[in-house]
Amino acid sequence: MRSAVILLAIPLIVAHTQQPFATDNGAIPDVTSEEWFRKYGAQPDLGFTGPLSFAHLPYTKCLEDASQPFDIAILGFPFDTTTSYRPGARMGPRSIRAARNSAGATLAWGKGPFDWGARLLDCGDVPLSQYDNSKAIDQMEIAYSTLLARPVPGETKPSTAFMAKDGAEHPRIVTLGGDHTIVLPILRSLHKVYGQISVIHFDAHFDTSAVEGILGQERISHGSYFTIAAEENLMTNHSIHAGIRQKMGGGLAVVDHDVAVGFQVISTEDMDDYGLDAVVAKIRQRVGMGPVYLSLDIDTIDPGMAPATGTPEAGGWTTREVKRILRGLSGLNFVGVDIVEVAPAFDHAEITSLAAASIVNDLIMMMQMEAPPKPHVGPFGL
Ligand SMILES: [Mn+2]
Repeated sequence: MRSAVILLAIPLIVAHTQQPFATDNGAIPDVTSEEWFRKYGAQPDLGFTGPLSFAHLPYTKCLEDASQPFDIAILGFPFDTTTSYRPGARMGPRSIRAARNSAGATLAWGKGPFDWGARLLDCGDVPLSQYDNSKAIDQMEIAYSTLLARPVPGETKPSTAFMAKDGAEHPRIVTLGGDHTIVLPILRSLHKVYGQISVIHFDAHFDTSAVEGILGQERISHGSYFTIAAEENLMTNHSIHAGIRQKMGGGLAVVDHDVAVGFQVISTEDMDDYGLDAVVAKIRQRVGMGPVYLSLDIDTIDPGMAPATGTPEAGGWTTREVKRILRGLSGLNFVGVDIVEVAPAFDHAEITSLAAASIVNDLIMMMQMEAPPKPHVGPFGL
């Protein structure tokens, strides 16, 4: 009996719900877009809505479309098939873009990443082979070189032209990885423009594994790409790691090999023993004022603050410490930067992607500032 009543009521419910949408003559009422614009006007996308580009930057597939010049480009390398532990960093570029809370001035920097007059553009992701690593690495090198050869719309600040072999300004690229192997094709590409480059390498791991006895494509992994880069003489012998704390299967011989590749080591615990200012000073002194490439593995940060990564190591730096070091490196001659190894499938509440997106803001600031910002006195003084 009860079900019969419900069945009888259905046509009445349908008739009632249709009623507000129909006029007397059955036409649909004329609610046009004018009403929205009359009442609310044109509105920008919200921080968490709209097409996926970093911080709502204009988005262009730059490889195919050279019509939009840029001083600084965001570029995704969605590649993770040379990982040793957890794969998934191919989704990193997407998750870092999606984790945009608004980019803007902060008390720490005193400015925002877009307050310098540079043309910033999100150049999208490079469509890389998911199956053939040698092909993907070649694709990355060609793509990076293509963008590096584009004319810049203005004069990049600070100028990098004095370091380039052709004496011209070249755009600078913020690459979103990807596993750490993406640095090899980037260094190959940069070397053609700038010659040998010093590397500031933030990582829990050396990434200078010996490859003796390993043949073919297997030599190149996210643990060995710096060894390959040194074989090819892409780097100076005054590069530096920051944040190292890996367990060494090969014992301390690992460090000897690392030194031969060209690195000096700042360990995670050096932060406790010598302090942040000393860490900054050591990095600056080591790389000097030649061309510098900065590569930041998100696993530098403690897994409690950045769990979504390929090879997590407990006991890392805080996000705030890393951000402060980056501020302190402003004014070096950066020819490119990246952030890698964000594997969002292992994330919780976007904690890793949010840290990475925030660091990308810092990287964009760091590249443009002539010197570290002065410590900011807050609105209430100190
Ligand atoms: Mn790494």
